Amino acid sequence: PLAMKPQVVFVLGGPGAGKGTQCAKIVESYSYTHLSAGDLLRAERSREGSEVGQLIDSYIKEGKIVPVEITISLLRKAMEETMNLDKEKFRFLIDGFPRNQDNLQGWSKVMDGKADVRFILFFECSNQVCIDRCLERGKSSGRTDDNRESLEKRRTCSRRPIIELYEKQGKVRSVDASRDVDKVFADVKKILDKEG
Ligand code: UP5
Ligand code: MG
Repeated sequence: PLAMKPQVVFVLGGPGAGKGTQCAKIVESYSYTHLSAGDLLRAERSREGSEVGQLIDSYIKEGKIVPVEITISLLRKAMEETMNLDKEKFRFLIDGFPRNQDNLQGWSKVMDGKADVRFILFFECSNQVCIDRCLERGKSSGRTDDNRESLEKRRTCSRRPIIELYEKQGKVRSVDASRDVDKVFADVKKILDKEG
């Protein structure tokens, strides 16, 4: 039988909006695999022998967007590995990507025809709530970008243009992410149950 084409949901929202938290809850009850672009980049940064570790490190600290070729190759590899292990695992939550037009073009170039982007799960959250959550997390996360200086820079890389683009295609599913975790998840479930 033909292998299934990966079915992708892009999970977007500002730093600290709760993308990772909600994705972790989704995979408990739905047959999705969670791939955080940020987590994959951080893992590659610390991988011994990585040729791009240093580069990733400096981009993340500065809150800048890592060159798309690097991110895509990590995402692609992760999807392939998952599907090689279990061909039933073809549904992916891609968290924190694409962040800008360049990311999206990079994706289209490599993945058009190879994966379907089903919809965008968008966690809407005010700037202040996002910053507060990241600063709170920064007390224990060890993340080099959970500080005020990096957060200012992370914030400026707005994902708005990407959301607007997908809105035109009717693909954005928004959730008010400023509420507590369980309330947010209740809305997420409604969306996923409807999308099938
Ligand atoms: N928390 C979560 N939900 C809560 C709620 N409803 N109420 C109260 N607290 C809540 O949550 C953040 C914190 O808030 C946690 O302490 C959590 O307990 C609490 P989390 O779920 O981690 O939020 P998330 O949206 O995942 O925030 P994150 O900081 O991971 O988002 P970013 O988009 O900033 O980070 P990411 O890891 O995606 O990217 C980091 C960097 O990598 C980028 O800045 C960039 O330099 C680089 N990058 C790229 O270059 N390209 C990419 O494609 C991706 C990343
Ligand atoms: Mg995250």
